[in-house]
Amino acid sequence: MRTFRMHRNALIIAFAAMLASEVAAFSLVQPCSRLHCSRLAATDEEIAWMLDDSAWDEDDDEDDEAFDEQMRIRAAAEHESYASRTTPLAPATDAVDAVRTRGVALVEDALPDASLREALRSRILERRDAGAGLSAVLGERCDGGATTRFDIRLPYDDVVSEATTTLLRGPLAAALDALVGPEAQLWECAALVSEAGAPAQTVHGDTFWDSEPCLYTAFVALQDIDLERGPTLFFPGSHLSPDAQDDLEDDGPSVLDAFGAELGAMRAGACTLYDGRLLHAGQPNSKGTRVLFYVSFKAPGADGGLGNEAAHSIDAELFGRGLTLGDLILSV
Ligand SMILES: O=C(O)CCC(=O)C(=O)O
Repeated sequence: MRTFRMHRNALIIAFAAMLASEVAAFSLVQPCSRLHCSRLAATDEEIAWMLDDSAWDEDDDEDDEAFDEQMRIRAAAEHESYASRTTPLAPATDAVDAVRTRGVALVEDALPDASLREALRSRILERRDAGAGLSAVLGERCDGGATTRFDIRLPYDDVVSEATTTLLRGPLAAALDALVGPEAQLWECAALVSEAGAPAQTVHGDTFWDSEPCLYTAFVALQDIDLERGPTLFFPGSHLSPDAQDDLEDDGPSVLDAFGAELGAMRAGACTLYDGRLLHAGQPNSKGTRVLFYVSFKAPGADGGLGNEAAHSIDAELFGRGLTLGDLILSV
């Protein structure tokens, strides 16, 4: 999901294809950016440039740098607009209702086994350190060029499979089953790591907006995630707005004022379960390594054909198995 680099013309083509489709269109839509960490405020001129489509030459690959710069400015302007009004995301009493109505639920004790969490966290960091399984990630670098965000595809080994099946025998299983049903395909199985120095990401949804949900994702905390470790920020209710994603791109961060801005700080073992249409963004990490394990499930009617391979975070062998939520729940 998580990151991707999609040229704006590719986005338009994908969007046209989506409109032509009768099914709920599904795609990973956010442009990747190399966000800088040193300067959070954007000037008025920069924001005007960011919003000016004529600053683009759709056919010129060399515009990638300009695209990155636009995204960097956009993330900084967004962060400036919401940073002073964020509130904590409270644990949900009814996760299904929370995801339906607000787009996100904080579910505690989704992965309660501390030694399993620690084994998985170590496995993820080993893989990251070996440079294996890396997907494109939104806002990976900070000013000094250091990579501060990683999205890591995970082979379905003993530890990953145990963590996945354990997750799907806890409170998450019932919520996902009610939201998306047993036929939902395991779409992603991966990890997100941010390091100290990671800036805020550009606010994004993981799928194009559609009237039906396309994708549900659970971000599972493999350690306590406090505010300094840059939890995910969610804009509750934005998943129900047909226009929020486009308006954010066209009109800038004031569009976010219509929604709350809730930070998914959580204890180790908790997770945030969200609808892929919901606007969200990883926040600046000023403290140190933050590791999230995540799985996502695609709704049976959603069209997965428009996804960006560079950002589709699942090991190829695992994806090839075509596992469904039902398969995973039954395997427990
Ligand atoms: O890092 C986070 O908390 C969110 C990551 C995310 O949404 C992404 O990479 O697409």
